[in-house]
Amino acid sequence: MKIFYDKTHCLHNPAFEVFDGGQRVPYLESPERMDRILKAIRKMDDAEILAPRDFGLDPIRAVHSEQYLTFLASAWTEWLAATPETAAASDKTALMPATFAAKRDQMPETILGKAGFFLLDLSVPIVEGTYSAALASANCALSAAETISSSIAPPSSFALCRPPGHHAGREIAGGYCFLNNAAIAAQWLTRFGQVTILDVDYHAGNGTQDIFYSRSDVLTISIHADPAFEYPYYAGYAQETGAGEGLGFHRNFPLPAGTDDTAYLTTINQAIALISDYAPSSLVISLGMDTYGGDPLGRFKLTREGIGEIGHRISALGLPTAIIMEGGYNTDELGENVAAFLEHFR
Ligand code: SP5
Ligand code: ZN
Repeated sequence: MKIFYDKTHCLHNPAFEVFDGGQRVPYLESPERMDRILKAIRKMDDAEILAPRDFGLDPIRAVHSEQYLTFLASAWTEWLAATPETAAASDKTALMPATFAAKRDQMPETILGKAGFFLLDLSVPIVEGTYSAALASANCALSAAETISSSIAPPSSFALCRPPGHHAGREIAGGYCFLNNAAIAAQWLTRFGQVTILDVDYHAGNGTQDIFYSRSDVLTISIHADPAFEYPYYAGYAQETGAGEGLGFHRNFPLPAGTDDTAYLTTINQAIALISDYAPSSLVISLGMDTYGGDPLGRFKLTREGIGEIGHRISALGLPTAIIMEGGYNTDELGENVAAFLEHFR
């Protein structure tokens, strides 16, 4: 299997995020996550680790707005110019606003105003290397998409994306995500026909939902913790099934805290039936490992065997599949969990 990885992700290494209750904690979405996954993957006999190709900005512009990309590109420089003391302490600080836009009609002028306009929460601190890392991550996803699209294509590929992407909407960052890697890959793949994105991260794929909500050429399905009690709270409900042309082409499967292998696998079967009916030309998987029982952010109880079985059932669809890395924060178990999922794909 071809695996796309770019060490540029290390440049996105904020010192902190802010948890509920105002707790400033070490950034959970750490560069070490990639080291652990690489280590486990290198043990797989068919792993071929490659650098991504640079696709330029056009495939990213097809998903994100111009004003949002301009913000991401210049945010750090503008923050430095506005707060010269930041430069001296740049390893300890980040651009993180304390005000957020409940209504998004007018983009403010100042960098803090813009940050509150384009950032959803306190888990997307912007540092000097954030934009470079996000671009490299998107290029990994695009390279994985390109790999499965040629006529002599191998059936599947894996993008070791960091930062992750599925919480990033058309013009908003949130939940550790800046560019929606899976959406960018899926959008690129629509040139060959209909695409499905299946999101098995623990958290609802609210950004992906946002991006394709009114479209019928990309079926989006997300299985996740019920947003009634879990982040991202404001999307991911069962009654949200798309709008306009896209009505019926988005599906959410919210599940309760404590969900185990058996309950999850019943839901996976429902998702697989929807994908079979839609008959897409390719599949993009948003792969999160925060469904695992020992995850510090998750409240599901999946085992490594359960994660392997999910991979097995999805692979049995026999579709060209680009697997895009999203969340998963039990760093010690992360690599082996990813390997358990991937070993069913060829
Ligand atoms: C890609 C991805 O998995 N993003 C998840 C972002 C979740 N951020 C939520 C932060 C809420 C912190 N609550 C901490 C509870 C620890 N027990
Ligand atoms: Zn997650």
